[in-house]
Amino acid sequence: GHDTEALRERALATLLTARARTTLLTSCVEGPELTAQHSPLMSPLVWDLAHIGNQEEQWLLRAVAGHEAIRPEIDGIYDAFEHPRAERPNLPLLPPEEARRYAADVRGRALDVLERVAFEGTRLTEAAFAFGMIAQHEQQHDETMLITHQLRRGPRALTAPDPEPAAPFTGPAEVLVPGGPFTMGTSTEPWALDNERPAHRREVAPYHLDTTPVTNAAYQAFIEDGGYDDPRWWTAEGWDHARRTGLTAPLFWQRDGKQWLRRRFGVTEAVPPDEPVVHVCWYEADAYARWAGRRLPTEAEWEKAARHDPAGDRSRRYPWGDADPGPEHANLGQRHLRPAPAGSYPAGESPLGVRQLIGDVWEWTSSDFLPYPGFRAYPYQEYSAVFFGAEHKVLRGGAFGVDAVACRGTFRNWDYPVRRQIFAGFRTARSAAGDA
Ligand code: AVJ
Ligand code: FE
Repeated sequence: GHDTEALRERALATLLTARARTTLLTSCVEGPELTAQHSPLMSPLVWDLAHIGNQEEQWLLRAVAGHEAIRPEIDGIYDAFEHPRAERPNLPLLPPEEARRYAADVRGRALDVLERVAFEGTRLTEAAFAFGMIAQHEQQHDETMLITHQLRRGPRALTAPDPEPAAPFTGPAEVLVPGGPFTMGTSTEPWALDNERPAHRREVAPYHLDTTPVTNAAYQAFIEDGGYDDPRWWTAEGWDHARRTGLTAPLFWQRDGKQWLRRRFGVTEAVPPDEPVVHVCWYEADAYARWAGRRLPTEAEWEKAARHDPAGDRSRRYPWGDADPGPEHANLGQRHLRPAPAGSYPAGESPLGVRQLIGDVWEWTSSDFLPYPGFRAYPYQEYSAVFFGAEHKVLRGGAFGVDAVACRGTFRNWDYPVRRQIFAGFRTARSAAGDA
């Protein structure tokens, strides 16, 4: 029927978009650069490439379509739990040409399955979800590979146009989000991952939230004010970490006399004052907020600002409504290789006037990564469940390097509070007057 064809087309389109991006990220550098480890924090690019194919083989071909394993002997090599990133260059990885052929072989079979699968009844949800999950997984590794490209030394390999210049933002610095319950998470978004489910009511006290992400200029004021040398702004753990690792500025920044330069995808440039700050860890974001007399928003506060429609007491898919993200709404999908200036994307603002909640930079929240009430691991414990706990902080909203298929008002990312290579920035909040 009509639904089946629409699902098939959407799955096909998202798989093709993901593979085009994977191909770009793994063909813009020479072979030796694919097998090299550019940072102990990351895998060689050729590991990500074959891992994408291997997960697709396991989740789609074997689990959903019941196929025999094509190359069972390589499963272990591409198991992220068996081998931490630092170890991956020493594994007997498929060489670039073989990795490409393997991923293409798997994809060919997946597209055959897609042509034949009947998206009906229970199978509709399950099979359609499997394709959505595979496309999201590939896109997440594409973002990981983009991070590897940013860490890589050497001349520029990737190019993209800058965001369109936007009218300077003249709105207020913060908005008041009234207190009261809202619906957090989702039970209906077809491609939402297990950790975004189920929808549930959350009570949120009134708070003020920054209308835009914190800019480089604002962050520089924290630096110039001695923020990195003042333990008052840091948690004990953050202070200890900053001392031990010698933090003085965001990753990729270097001082040049009075000004700051940064390295971005192989090019050194002046730090643009009006762009959201990026490549700061949770401890830095948290310290900045305290210095500014504010705090990081909780995850629930972030989601209420992004989804709650005060007019209808309904949670929407995105700040602008229920429509899928377009280029007018948000800076997503590696269309640009940088965030857009703070205050860009008026068409993407929330009903209360909050901008850039989706796209540009991931936003650190104060919250630990925990399951929602009623959480059920699906399809694997290893997707989210094994990461729940206080050692991971939640990030929201996606970044310029995130594809729309892996970005929603409900989407939850998580990482260690020390991580700086990810495309993460933040915005700040404060509790409304009279509220503890
Ligand atoms: C959700 C980004 C934390 O990269 O570790 C990729 C996504 N899971 N393969 C990660 C993921 C399995 C995950 N993050
Ligand atoms: Fe993975």
